[in-house]
Amino acid sequence: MGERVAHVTCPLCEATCGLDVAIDAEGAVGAVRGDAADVFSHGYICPKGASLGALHADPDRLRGPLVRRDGELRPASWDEAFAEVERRLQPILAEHGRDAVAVYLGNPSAHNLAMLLYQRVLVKALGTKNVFSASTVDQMPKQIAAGFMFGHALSVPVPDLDRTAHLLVLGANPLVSNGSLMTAPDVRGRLRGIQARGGKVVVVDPIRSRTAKAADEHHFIRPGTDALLLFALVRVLFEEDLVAPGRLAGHVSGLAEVAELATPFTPEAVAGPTGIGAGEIRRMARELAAAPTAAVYGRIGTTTQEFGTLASWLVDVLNVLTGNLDSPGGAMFTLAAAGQANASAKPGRPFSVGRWASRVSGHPETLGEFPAASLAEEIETPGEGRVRALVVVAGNPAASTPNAGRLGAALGSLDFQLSLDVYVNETSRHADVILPGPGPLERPHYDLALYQLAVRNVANYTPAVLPAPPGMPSDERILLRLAAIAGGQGADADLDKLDDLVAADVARRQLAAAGELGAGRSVSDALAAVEPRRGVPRVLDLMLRTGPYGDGFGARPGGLSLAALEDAPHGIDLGPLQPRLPGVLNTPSGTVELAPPAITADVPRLAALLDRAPAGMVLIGRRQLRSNNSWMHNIGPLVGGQNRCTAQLNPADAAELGLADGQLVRLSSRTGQIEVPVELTEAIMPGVVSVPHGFGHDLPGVRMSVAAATSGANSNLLADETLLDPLSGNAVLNGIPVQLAPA
Ligand SMILES: Nc1nc2c(c(=O)[nH]1)N[C@H]1C(S)=C(S)[C@@H](COP(=O)(O)OP(=O)(O)OC[C@H]3O[C@@H](n4cnc5c(=O)[nH]c(N)nc54)[C@H](O)[C@@H]3O)O[C@H]1N2
Ligand SMILES: Nc1nc2c(c(=O)[nH]1)N[C@H]1C(S)=C(S)[C@@H](COP(=O)(O)OP(=O)(O)OC[C@H]3O[C@@H](n4cnc5c(=O)[nH]c(N)nc54)[C@H](O)[C@@H]3O)O[C@H]1N2
Ligand code: SF4
Ligand SMILES: [Mo]
Repeated sequence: MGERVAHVTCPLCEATCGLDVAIDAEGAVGAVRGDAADVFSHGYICPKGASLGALHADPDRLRGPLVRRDGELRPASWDEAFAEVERRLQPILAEHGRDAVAVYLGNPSAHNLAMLLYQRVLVKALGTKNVFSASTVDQMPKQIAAGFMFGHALSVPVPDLDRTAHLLVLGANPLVSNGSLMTAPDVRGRLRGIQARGGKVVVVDPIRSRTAKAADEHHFIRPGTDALLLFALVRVLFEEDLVAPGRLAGHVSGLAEVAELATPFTPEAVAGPTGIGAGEIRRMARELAAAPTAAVYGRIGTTTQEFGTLASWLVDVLNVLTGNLDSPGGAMFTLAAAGQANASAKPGRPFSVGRWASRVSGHPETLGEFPAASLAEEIETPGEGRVRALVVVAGNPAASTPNAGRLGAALGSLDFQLSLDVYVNETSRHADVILPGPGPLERPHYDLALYQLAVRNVANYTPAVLPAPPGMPSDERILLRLAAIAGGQGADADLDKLDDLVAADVARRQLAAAGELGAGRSVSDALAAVEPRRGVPRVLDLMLRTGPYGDGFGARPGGLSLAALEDAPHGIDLGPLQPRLPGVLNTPSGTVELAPPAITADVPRLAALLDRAPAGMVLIGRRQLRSNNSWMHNIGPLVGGQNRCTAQLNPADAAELGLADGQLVRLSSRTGQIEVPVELTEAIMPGVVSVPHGFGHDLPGVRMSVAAATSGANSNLLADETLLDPLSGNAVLNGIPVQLAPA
């Protein structure tokens, strides 16, 4: 093969940019550029995408398994590694039962097609209630709010960025994060579009972030008080007769309850706790109501905090009250080409939580998971059902979850840990077996999860660009083999047969969900139609062809199939978002439930915040452009420069604390302490200190030479694992009380 340029969808964040990757005759990766012909990203690229080649070439990235022998992680063959998993896992399952093995699913597993499609096979085979994931340090509150309001935890409305006239952003910095629960390459360009159309962007954030600077208006807010602000906006709408659900009126219930609940939250009452003046709040509400179209959007700052579910709920209450839910230019429901969980013709039972509870603290299950913040106690606390083994799938909980110090120690006490990971890092250094997988350029990709939250309906498939290292199985074969071990069939089970079962299961579910399109077609018809595909491409083809735009195996000529996507390397645009009410709803009442009892029961806790004495200094996080949670600090071109682990502090606070720019400050909380340099900036509100998460790689046993040499500390040593949003079990990672002193 000579030199070539491959078109790939970047899997590193939620924006799904199309990239042009130059590959030379030897298979070395050259320049990576934005693909100008990509139907969604139109050439946009960020520094992380541009470093895909450096990630591919990183000598510290694992290309083969490691197995612990005589206390040390040593290279092993794939067969040896799987045999070791079987040897260690089976006795634990046999002696202590299914719940003795916990699983933690990390963020990159949502960016990996094989994991999205096959990881549930492993989780099912493990049969454990002890399922944890990065969702409970992230977006779980939004999913719980969506579940109760709309009937499905994946019915998360996304702002219709390209048509809206007014965008109110709370706790998100998409110019740096590139967007979340809002798949949208080039957010900056799309925000400029709003402004060019004469619209307005308003940002609410304790930091004047990059997004805030690009916006028309910015308000500082005290961390953790967004629900108060949102309730006050709701109250003003009722008080001033601005509630206008429009065509939604017939599809909404609970309006009167919301009006009643909002009563105590006057702009005057919330002004003190939020730090936003009553007059400003009234103006914000009026402008939101007056805008021809508007969308309210909240992200990490509104979910990883004390009132995460209430804030997430109120965001969409506002979208309904202003008539902007499900309306062009408002907050809309995407309809993706494959896997759209809320598009089934046969909706399941209405949403619920708490079907079972965690062993130690009795945390209610949410989406079949327990809070990641409670993993340590499940490992530490003796008794029947104690977690003795852990399977980590593309996650780094020892870095990413609260009280990381406690969890790190707990991991060290496990009888067995298996990490599916591409680095030896804070978490996998504790593993007994590490199984890496193909890198982003070595596996096929289709953004099954994130296209369900896109601001346009799009589909784009990327075949593997380069071969995986010799002997390395695909991620789906790794997961199937582990499922076979967990299920008792053994490491030598016939994986082809297992894969056939997975495909048949998908075909059955897809046909049932497809309604008319699936009618009269049998599972074997469907499987025959996708011959000779196997593994990930087979499952994806089944999903696409029975999906909302699918060809129905010929029933709808011209419809989507994997072959159609293979013929369109720059993607297929399926058009702007379309209204989906009432079809998308799956609530008991069949309406948008504005006042679900499970959520409104938490309002008194919020009301108590009105009278709470202000905390001293509180800690929040921040993201940096050339960073990706805890795992890309080993990529030379991404570290250093502005990507520094500093404590951003307002000069007024610094003066009071006797701290100068660049000086080391010791931050301490109930759970731990860290020392990082101070960075003085007027862009952060007084009383708040910001430290980015994902640093602190210089721990014994970590094998990331670049990352280990970068300075920085893990901010999650300070995050308190006992502080949770009770409805969702989500960790509080913003608004943590901390003390500051010169180090
Ligand atoms: N204080 C604070 N903490 C936070 C946050 C915050 O804002 N503040 N944010 C939270 C959020 S939103 C999230 S999503 C979580 C993330 O939490 P996690 O998902 O636990 O952590 P990541 O840092 O994403 O680590 C991902 C792991 O996957 C591995 N990996 C990457 N690619 C692959 C792959 O292709 N295959 C395999 N097998 N492994 C791979 C990496 O080496 C790394 O070990 O962190 C949370 N933690
Ligand atoms: N470059 C880069 N991009 C990323 C990631 C990364 O690590 N680096 N991580 C990815 C992941 S996993 C996710 S989930 C997304 C997250 O995407 P975003 O939600 O956009 O994440 P952040 O950039 O952390 O923005 C959160 C903002 O909330 C503010 N904030 C903190 N506390 C509060 C509060 O109480 N109220 C309000 N109103 N604001 C508050 C912070 O100051 C910050 O500006 O980003 C993704 N993209
Ligand atoms: S914005 Fe996200 S998807 Fe786009 S190039 Fe950067 S990391 Fe990749
Ligand atoms: Mo995340």
